[in-house]
Amino acid sequence: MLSQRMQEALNKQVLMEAQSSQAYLAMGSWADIQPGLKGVTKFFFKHSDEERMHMLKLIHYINERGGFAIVPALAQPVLTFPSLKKAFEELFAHEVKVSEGINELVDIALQEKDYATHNFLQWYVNEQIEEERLARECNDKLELIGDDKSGLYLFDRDIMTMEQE
Ligand code: OFO
Repeated sequence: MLSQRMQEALNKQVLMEAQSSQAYLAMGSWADIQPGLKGVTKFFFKHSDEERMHMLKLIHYINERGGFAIVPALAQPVLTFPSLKKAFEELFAHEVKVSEGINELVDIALQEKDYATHNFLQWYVNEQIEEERLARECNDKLELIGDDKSGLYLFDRDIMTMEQE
């Protein structure tokens, strides 16, 4: 059984994952109407789906452990971006915040001596290592590319394979 404190903290993370899904969905829609960003568009939409999966995993866990998962209201995310670089900077900042949220949850699980939740959270800890790596790599590449159109072309072409590296 989840403690009240643990349950509230997990529900806060449900909100954060839902917000991430929504934010990346908006990035996908924005990229979709930019010329030549087919790969990036696919990347954002796929990440939005993944965040929804992270949210669902939490929802199932909370309910399974005798709590009640709250489906949150969502604010409208940022809809447009001055550049692809800016969108990826935002994505990276978002992932860092998510990681902080997960770390806080791990901390609470230990304080509450909730080892089952601690164990459950390890999946997210590992996932965030990968997510941050990928976001940082995208930012570094875009920094190098600057306004170089052929660089952007290659970035868009290769982004879906960067995930498996
Ligand atoms: Fe679920 O936050 Fe990204 O991964």
